[in-house]
Amino acid sequence: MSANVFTKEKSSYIMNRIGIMNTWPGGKSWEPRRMIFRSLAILVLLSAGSLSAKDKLNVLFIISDDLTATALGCYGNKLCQTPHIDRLATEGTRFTRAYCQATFCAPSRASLMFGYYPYASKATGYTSGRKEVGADKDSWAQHFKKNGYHSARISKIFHMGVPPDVTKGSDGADDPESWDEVYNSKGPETKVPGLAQQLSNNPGGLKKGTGSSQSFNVVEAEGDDLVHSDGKTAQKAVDLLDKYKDMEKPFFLAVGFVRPHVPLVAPKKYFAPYPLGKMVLPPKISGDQDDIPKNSANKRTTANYKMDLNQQKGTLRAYYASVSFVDALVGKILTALEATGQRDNTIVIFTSDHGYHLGEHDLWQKVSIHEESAKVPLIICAPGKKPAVCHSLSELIDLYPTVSKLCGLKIPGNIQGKDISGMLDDPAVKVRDAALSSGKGRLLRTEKWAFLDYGKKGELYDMENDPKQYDNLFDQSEYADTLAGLKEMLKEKLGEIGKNDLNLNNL
Ligand SMILES: [Ca+2]
Ligand SMILES: [Ca+2]
Repeated sequence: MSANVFTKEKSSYIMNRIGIMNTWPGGKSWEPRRMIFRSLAILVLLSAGSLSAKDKLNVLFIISDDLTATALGCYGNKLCQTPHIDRLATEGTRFTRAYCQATFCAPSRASLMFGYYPYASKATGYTSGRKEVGADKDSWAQHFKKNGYHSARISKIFHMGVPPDVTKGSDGADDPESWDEVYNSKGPETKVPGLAQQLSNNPGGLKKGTGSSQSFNVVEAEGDDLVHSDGKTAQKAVDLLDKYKDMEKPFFLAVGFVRPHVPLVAPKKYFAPYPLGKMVLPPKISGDQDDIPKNSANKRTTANYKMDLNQQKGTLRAYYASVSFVDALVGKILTALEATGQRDNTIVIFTSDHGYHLGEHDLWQKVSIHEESAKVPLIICAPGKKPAVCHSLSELIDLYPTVSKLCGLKIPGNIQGKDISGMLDDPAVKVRDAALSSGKGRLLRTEKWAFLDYGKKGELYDMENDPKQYDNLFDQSEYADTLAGLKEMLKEKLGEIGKNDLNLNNL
């Protein structure tokens, strides 16, 4: 048996599996003896394990931090330049109604990585979620690791404090059991040379330089991409992809970018396309905040942050620059994936841990459960699937079962997400009647309605007729039946989530 036969058989088998070729080479002229020979060759390869390992699709999971879908070109932004993410969107399935399970970092990440809703696991603090779910549960990455994959993390996948863990190059609330290989990307954050400004809590701009860590601190930095944490993250991903091209095992590579999380620090070239005068803030509707219940919504308002118009536009400009920086790095990684010949056997996922407000309702940042904060960008680009736009409801917690299914791995029985892989074959497929998110309150989002529940108070929006959520219908009597129906639906959903194997059933 020559080496050539092995190589030919192996490559044609793989091409068949990934849908490039549907027939065996020379199909019509096969002789029985040749067929037996080929079958034996395949059996030998299968028993050796090398064929099945190489045949598996790789996973490249890229997650940005605090990135709202509204900032991306492929989600309709006309100002912010994101050509690489936009291109990925045209090559894969772009989800227009994907929701995070919590509108801030740690619980969202714990939920998507361990497959439990924050209500079920109680992983709502600055935790990886491991302590809450227990040692006997497998995270998404760990599930792949246990099933023949090489799993690696670069930078922030589970919770990591930005900027403190970034400036120290420390692990944050990581889950070591999830990975074969980990890298942190230490970066200077606001300590980098450049033009530094504090745009919130700084009336009149009297304070020079940057301020406390969660404010809108901006630095138009000197130097190139590699000065920064995210630049190093992308370079490490490029290096690993080069290394993995010769590896027998398939890989699960998780790449976390920390921008556009504050501080809004990026190389100054990324600020250039965004002069202050070109920035367009969301419409300011008089009295818009009056129907948002007090003590329930985000406290990060324009008024509380004492931002004048130029500071608001400056924040938008710095956020867009940070997003364009991440976009360029996504492009760099995808180019490497292509150049190393792995694009055709790798599932690429791009998303964010939650959304963000950029001045809608004069709200800023996260924690709110309004649309801009609870919705996430989500693109899944899987080999052999046609590009599509999918409007069906989906959740970040669905990634774990979906990617397991796409890679031919068993979906663990304990996890709470749903397999939405059918949406990649037909974007009209629906798996959920509603999506659930949480932050300051909890959000039940159906195709038509957004119900923001704060206990006695709440918000109700008709998302078909009022997609920007200006007119809260919660107290209007003609919507009482609709509201009662949504309350019942939420109760049922929470009841389902309460039935889990964590024995913490007190929602
Ligand atoms: Ca975040
Ligand atoms: Ca309003």
